[in-house]
Amino acid sequence: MTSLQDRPRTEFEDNDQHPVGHGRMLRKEDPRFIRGKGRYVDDLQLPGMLHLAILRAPMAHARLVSIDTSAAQAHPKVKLVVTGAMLAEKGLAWMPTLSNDVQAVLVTDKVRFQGQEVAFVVAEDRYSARDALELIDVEYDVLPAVVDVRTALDPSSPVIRDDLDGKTDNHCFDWETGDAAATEAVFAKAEVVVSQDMVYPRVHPAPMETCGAVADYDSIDGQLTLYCTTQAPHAHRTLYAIVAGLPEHKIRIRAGDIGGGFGNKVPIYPGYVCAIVASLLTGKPVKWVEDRSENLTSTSFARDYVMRGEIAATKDGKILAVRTNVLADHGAFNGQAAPVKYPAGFFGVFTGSYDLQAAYAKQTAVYTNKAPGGVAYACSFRITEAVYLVERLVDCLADELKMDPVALRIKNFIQPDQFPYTTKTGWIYDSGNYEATMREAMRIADYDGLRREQAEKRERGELMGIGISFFTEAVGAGPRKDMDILGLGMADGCELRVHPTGKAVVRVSCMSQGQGHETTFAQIIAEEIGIPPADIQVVNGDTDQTPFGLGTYGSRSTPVSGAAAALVARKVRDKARIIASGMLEVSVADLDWDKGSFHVKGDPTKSVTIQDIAMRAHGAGDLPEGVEGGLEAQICYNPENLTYPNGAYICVVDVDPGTAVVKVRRFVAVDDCGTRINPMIIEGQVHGGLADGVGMALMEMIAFDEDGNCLGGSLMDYLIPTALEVPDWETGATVTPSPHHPIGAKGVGESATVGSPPAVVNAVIDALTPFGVRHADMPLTPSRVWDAMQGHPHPP
Ligand code: MCN
Ligand code: CUN
Repeated sequence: MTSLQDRPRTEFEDNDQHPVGHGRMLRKEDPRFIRGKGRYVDDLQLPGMLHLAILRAPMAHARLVSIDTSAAQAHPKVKLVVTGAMLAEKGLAWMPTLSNDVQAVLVTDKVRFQGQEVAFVVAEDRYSARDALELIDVEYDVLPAVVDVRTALDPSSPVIRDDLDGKTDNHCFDWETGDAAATEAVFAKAEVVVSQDMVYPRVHPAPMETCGAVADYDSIDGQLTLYCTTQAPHAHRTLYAIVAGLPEHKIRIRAGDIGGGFGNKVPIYPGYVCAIVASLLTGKPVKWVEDRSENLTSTSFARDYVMRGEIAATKDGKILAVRTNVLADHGAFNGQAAPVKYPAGFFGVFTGSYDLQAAYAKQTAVYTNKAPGGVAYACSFRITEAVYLVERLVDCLADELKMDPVALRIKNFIQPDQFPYTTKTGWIYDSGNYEATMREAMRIADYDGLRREQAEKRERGELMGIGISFFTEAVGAGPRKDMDILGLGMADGCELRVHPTGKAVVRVSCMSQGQGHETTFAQIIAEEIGIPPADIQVVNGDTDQTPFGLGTYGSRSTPVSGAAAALVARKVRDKARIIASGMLEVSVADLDWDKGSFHVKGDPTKSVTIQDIAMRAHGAGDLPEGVEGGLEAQICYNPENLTYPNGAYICVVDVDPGTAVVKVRRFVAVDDCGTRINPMIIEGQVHGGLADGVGMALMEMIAFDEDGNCLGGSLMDYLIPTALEVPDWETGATVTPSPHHPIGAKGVGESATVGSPPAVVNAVIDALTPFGVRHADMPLTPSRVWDAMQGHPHPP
């Protein structure tokens, strides 16, 4: 084996050699991360800072009878103890969620999920704050808990949300899309109909860094600074402004480095509000940071969809229609973040990558005594659930028709000349070449060879499975005419300033949580104006330093902020062209652009670089008529449509016939995210997402007992994959640029998490063919696989 030092350097490892613009390039942010110098919220130490700890409810459903804080208050290091009743006096006991519901900051009337915030203590140090929690005496009147989403709407179920006016059941919302009658007509006539019940269990993003905040209120100038783990600093600021009645310019949100978000850091949590209240009341900076179990039990979960899917087709495998009925468990408060018009997120793309005649989906969302959330964990606004549904259904159909699952998919793909393609639920897929992407995956995997190997192994009684999944995502929310969160349009600002010496700073409204924006946004600018990425600083995460925009989730940074960055750079280049025409004494039309300089048409020796132009723009010399000094621009980009990345995934598993343990042996992922800004970063995103997918398919689940106790409150109980459980990923790419995005890029940050779970499950079910198994629910733990092999696919 070669040592790390001896190993040949790859072409992208030396950033100085890197061509200006798109391409492989090491991440600019990594030197500080790999030296342990990241700046996370818990690293912050402010003078006089106090520490906040939260008392959480030990049970899932209970009326609050009394609460005695006197012993805690008497603790020598305790500065403040606050209960829900105290917050209620200030009108702060409840806060709005990003889905137009309300959520308790601290319990005033009733506990609605285990781990809910009941009171908080502020003390001189973290340990004293925690100790004092034990001194708070709370009396609860325990109520029966609503745990099973299937019975939550029974009239006998206790009503969880009796805080809402006139609420007499646990119904949260209904939503439907597509044409029910047209779909029924197609189903009624179809030669083949296959239906399947499936559960996408509750999972949790479990970022390495938990959530936390330091609130610092300056009573002299009335300025509140909140350092916090947020993926959407501007959206959070506006919400705090509305809740606290403070003007936005008196609130500064600063998200430093974030140790993974994965959607967990989109919502506003009671802890943030508690920290703010504590700083207002004590006049001191106050820090609150969750521990692992608080993060797993009380913050935004993902999925929790109980789905019935139906697929209609002809005998020879032409898919005609898809239909589904979904029960969605939203927990105790509707705390998910999704565009207002899409309460079930973008589940509407459940028609997948196929050309259908009709489609219809109906969703019923209910409240249960579980933690709130819903849209998290690389969900692409519920496309994860949609892709799982349709890709499992297609495999069930293939099984029914005894057709190869790849051949069935290829037969039904939307064809390249059908784009832009309007789905039966009204989404306009922008571009793609699905068959080419599928065939590239088959080539890398040697699909035919794999099937031969499988046949030989079956002869010998070995259980090898090959699983396919093909997905189309809709990412980059979104056109403001039909997408907003709490009335805030989903556009994004961007500002670019080129300094006199030709160095630049770009300010973006999106927020990196590990996706490498400091690198890729510098590359986007570099590609457009030819300044090397090393000379471009990317500023994000500070509302005082960046323009308004809705932040990073739903893989929207590249589709929206990335487009804004390209366009703002073009604006700067347009101005640079005018200045260059003055410097070279020719008309604007007589200039040609080479990345980084303008030259006179036909005479490359007469040229000026972007750095020369920047100096002239700020210098003492004359500028062309009507041109102001300086070289900068700003923009707000409102996307015309979403972008539609897609991909073909092939998973190979071996199942041990004696233990039912699943081993993922190979995983081939071919992604098409349009123009690729930094292929190395894309591969990193895909690797991470594939690990997520293996985790969800085989190991991860937040389970509850019948009393609503969370059984996934630690990483001993909530299993996430390590390097030992995942194979060496084999990645590939096709490139179909998005026609409406200025550089043709589509989002990719969630693609692999969305696309991989069905590939793994399809592979396991394929391995179990000799047992006649058509479906088994995730996570496919050895006991569930064993049950399926014994003919009991649904665990009791
Ligand atoms: N990229 C690229 N070329 C493209 C598309 C993207 O080079 N055609 C690069 C981008 O420039 C960016 C990265 O890939 O550096 C991801 O881009 P994008 O798809 O726009 O996604 P976002 O940046 O908006 O990231 C959000 C997405 C989401 S919603 C979740 S959840 C998730 C994910 O990113 N959370 C992550 N990946 C994560 N990766 C890390 N390390 N940590 C998280 O919390
Ligand atoms: Cu849904 S998880 Mo990402 O959109 O932050």
